[in-house]
Amino acid sequence: MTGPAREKLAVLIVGAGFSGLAMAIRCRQAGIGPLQVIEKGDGIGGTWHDNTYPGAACDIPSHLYSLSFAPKPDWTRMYAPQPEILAYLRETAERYGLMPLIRLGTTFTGATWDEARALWRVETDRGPIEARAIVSGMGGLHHPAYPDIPGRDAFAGPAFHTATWDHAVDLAGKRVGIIGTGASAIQVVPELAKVAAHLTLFQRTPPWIMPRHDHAIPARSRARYRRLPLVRRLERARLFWLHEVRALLGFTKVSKLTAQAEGLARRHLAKAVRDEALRAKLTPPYRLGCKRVLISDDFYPALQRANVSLETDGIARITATGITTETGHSHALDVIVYATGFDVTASFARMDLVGRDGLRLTEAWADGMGAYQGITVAGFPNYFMLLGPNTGLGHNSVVSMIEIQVQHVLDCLKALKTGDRSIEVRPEAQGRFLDRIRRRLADSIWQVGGCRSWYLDANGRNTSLWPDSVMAYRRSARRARMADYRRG
Ligand code: N01
Repeated sequence: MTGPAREKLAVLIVGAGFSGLAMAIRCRQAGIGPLQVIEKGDGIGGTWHDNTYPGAACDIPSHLYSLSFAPKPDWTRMYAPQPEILAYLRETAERYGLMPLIRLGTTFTGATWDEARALWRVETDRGPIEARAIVSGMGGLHHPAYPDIPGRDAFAGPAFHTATWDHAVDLAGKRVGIIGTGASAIQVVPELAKVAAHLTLFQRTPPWIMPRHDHAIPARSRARYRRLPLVRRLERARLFWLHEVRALLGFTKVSKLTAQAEGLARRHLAKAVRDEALRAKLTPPYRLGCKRVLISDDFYPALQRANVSLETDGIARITATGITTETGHSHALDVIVYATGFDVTASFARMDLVGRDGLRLTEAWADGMGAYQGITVAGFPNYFMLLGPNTGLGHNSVVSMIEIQVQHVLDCLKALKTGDRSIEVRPEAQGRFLDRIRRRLADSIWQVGGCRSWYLDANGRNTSLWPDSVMAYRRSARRARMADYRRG
């Protein structure tokens, strides 16, 4: 291997999505280097590079779903569409001079801690790299999950996942089947309904859906945000607190307010869907908040188009020509779209990380994933995760979580910069943190809300979400408490 791969890096950042880019910017500003970002995709942007399905957009307002230190005053819509978010990330990477640091098409396959040299020996599909520290910006939503349905490979027509959209397939005039009713599905269904000859949506569990109220941001507001940064900052703060309040109002626990929010969502459904039988099929049989609460104004109307049908019988098998339900009904299809989400556990566990004394991350996590502040794991010095276990959010912008984590990691990297060879969380600090999280999760909406979601692992434990407000996470994680770390 030639070039930078031979160089011993101060920091290797894995992933050029929101978190990896934020980390790289902050490292550069703090004078931490040499630095490199590797990215498995052929472009930067992470989730916003991968998810290009029709209708892909953010369900958190744009002014909140962006980096506080890299503002964009001219977002065109309340909820930015995917191309605009991707363009924002590209512009940000350019503006902060990150492009020369990023190696695209390079997949991180594993790393081994070299105790004697106090560095990570990293394996990639493009050769080895050595780095004092690794920051994972991989997140948990990048391994598409396909359902284990008999005959899945038998289908003769095109079949693809929302996260790996095949734009070469023209869906106009086709009979399309789409499996899943999560955040991705409800965005893509209205778009496909406009072009498909017939669209059949296979629903296993109906989602709770709130009104979205998306709208264009008027040119005069954009001009004002550009001219008066304080006004833009106030708008961001308003949006932050509007969402933050949800954490207290029943998005984490079942409360009286859960019932009120359910009332609001039921009225949204009743207003949009007059047909009682259809409404019954679309009414969730679990508490609001147990799965991600979705927002949409066009999903229910799309389902009532003449060329769209909702199938709620379970799928028995996939055949060469379509999908057969458990009640024996066969749907003839030309194309199948899997809107079936991501394999979160695999995203974290698949990488072959070997820490101190040969400890593998998969062994450390044999009983489930867990990390101190969602960022560091005992036995894995100088290894940091952004959007690691228990730091996802259901109620507010994950970009806020990323920024808190970046600050925490920066504290640790500064310790390495000023002479420490290694920094590793103390097992007792990690244990205390995880106990605190588990206590809080025990009666959370995700555990007791009567649903099964991707938030829960194989043991039924929530290892995905932060069970409190963003402000609580900020208090907990923003500064790295050096007493909780062992420095070598
Ligand atoms: O995936 P999901 P997603 N037979 O796991 C169904 C983020 N995101 O890609 O509910 C039939 O939510 C499954 O059914 P059930 C966001 O964090 C953000 O939509 O398990 N159906 C479910 O309906 C989100 O939470 C944005 O019964 C099967 C669906 O597939 C995360 O990504 C936009 C099945 C999977 O839903 C994932 O969302 C999009 C089977 N065998 C996504 N197996 C923003 O706007 C699975 N399903 C920011």
